[in-house]
Amino acid sequence: MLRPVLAVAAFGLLLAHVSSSAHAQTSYPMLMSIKPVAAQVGTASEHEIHSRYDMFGAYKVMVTGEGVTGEVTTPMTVKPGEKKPVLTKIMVKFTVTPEALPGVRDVKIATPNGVSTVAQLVIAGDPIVSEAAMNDTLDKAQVIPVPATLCGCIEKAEDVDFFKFKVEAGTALSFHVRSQRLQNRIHDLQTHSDPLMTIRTATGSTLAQSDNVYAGDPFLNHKFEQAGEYILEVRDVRYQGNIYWEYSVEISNRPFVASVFPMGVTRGQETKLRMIGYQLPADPMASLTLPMETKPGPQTIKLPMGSGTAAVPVVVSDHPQVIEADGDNNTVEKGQLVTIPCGINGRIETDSDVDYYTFEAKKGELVAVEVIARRQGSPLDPTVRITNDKNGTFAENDDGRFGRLTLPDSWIETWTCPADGKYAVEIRDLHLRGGDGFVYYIKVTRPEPYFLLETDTDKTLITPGTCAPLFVRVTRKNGFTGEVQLKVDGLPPGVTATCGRILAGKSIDGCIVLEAAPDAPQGAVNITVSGTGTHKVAEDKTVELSAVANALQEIYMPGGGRAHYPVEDCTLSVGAPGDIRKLTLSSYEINLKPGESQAIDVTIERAPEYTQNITLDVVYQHLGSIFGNSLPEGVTIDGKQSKTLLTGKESTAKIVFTAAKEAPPVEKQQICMMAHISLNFVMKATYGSKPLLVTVQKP
Ligand SMILES: [Ca+2]
Ligand SMILES: [Ca+2]
Ligand SMILES: [Ca+2]
Ligand SMILES: [Ca+2]
Repeated sequence: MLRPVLAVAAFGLLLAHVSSSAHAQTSYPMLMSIKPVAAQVGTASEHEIHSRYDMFGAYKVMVTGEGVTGEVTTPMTVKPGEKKPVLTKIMVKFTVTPEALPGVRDVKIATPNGVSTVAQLVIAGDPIVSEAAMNDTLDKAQVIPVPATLCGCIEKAEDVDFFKFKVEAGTALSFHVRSQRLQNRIHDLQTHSDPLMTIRTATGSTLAQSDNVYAGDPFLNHKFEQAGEYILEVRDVRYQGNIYWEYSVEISNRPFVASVFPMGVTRGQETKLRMIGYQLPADPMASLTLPMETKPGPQTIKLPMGSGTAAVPVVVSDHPQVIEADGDNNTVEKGQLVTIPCGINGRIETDSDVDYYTFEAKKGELVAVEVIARRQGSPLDPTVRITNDKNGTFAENDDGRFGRLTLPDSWIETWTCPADGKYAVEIRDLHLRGGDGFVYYIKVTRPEPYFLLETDTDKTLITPGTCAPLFVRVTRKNGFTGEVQLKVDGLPPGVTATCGRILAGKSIDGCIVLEAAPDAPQGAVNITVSGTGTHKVAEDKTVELSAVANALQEIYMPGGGRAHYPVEDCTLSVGAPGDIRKLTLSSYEINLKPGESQAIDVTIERAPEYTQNITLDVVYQHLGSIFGNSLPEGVTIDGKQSKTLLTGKESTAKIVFTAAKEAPPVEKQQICMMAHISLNFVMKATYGSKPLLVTVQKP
């Protein structure tokens, strides 16, 4: 009697397997975790990489920054006659040079199906110790050495991990947890850990506890007065768990530099820095001279300290540096006078401290005030205000929007002075907290026209003989309204690019079309996308502006939204032939008068046996949001007359472009016809046509 039921169940399973592997043919892997999540400076170690979708054929490990390399050690061969396995776990050997900067790196895996989404690896100073099974109760606490870099996972609901260690009397250790912060760049991890760390006596009494110091991650420094055994406990504060919630705890007696004072460092000049943190040398001063080629902005610099090195957060700047003077600057009247531009280095040294810096300004002058604090290790949650001696509020900001991220640091981007007079920048902690480590850096400048560029996405895949679009979005600032010409550097052999432009005015997206020759070799490289624009500063004077694009990775949001998170590198890969082998158009030029329409025939060559849906579009969109649209203003696809969905074995479609009656004239604006195949609810594989140029004539 059981037999028919079993047969039905088996059939159902088989169907599910077939459809998921059909998808796995085309999707790049999405990395979920690295286990252990940390590697030690100066060593080589083996790690498991876990993914959604197949990593079979993985041929390259890409790690950001200097000094860390990776190599796939799982064999990627198939015996003749055997089927290719689907690998969602592979082994990677990371090698870290002794000079590598401790901290966090982005990791991507290149496969024939494209480059993966990002996972992050911690580079730490002390030896790696991995969580063992069965450490879930106090009496089964896992014995670990200290110092160590403890790597574990909050792998299930109600998971509590116990570790036991022994110290001598008077030992001071810092315990630095990284977990939640490592999950921001995981594409498909919709809930994140919120770790809680507790240090207990051997019998379980609480000595110290930390929940959220660095975002949701705990940090503790503890001095053990008595020799003996102690317990370290790690769990999620909500008792939630997930097999991908990896964590590392850097348990260390090394110097831990949380921040420095002053934070501002001028290139090519010696700056004396006072370290702020734990286990520091008796004289916590260091001298730093950065080479002129150092990039301006917030940076982490390696400084020799004790017997090793420490990662030190600074702000590299060419502006004149101001140091908060001793004495009272707690009112506008007693404020410290500064001139613009400058970089102000100060501290909110006690609870309720409020600092004022005064400046003279004339009606119509522009001023920008940016605070760097939390971004560079300060516990300060700054809030700033432009005020005067009558306590007027002319501008204020608590948490600024920096690119795609809202951060605790404050930013008044552009303030226009309403009348000649004396004004003040006021800074304090949002909750009026303060202390020795509450350092800040205030950049007070004249805002200038500029633009920012972002690429969507960070991992373009092209298959031999096809094209792929890369969309670049501009954010224009402080009066710049112009066109931006795009450029790409660092293309691999066999790949060419036709770089479009972002039109002036309301347009915000441009399109680069990348093309792989039919014999382009498999490979993955990081490319640099940049843009230039011309800005008129006076009737007879223009300035050249330029920017390098930041790469954005797609994040799968709960509910199916497509969000973005900035990542370090923009990668281009040439993969194996995919589900679409060719996409050709009947014409690569559209020439319209306002009010006219023109049809383009699209021909798709499907891979043999590939019969899933294909959607055609020239605008990159998801759930009503537009992520890339290089169409000129007033030009659209006529949805009623166009066929955009190809089902089964269908391979041809007609797409009709229409110019509105009021469409402004434009010459040869580059767009790209795209054929999309859904991978999951958010992600799609995209194949592109050669560049399609749209002209709208004068009426
Ligand atoms: Ca665990
Ligand atoms: Ca927490
Ligand atoms: Ca102060
Ligand atoms: Ca704030």
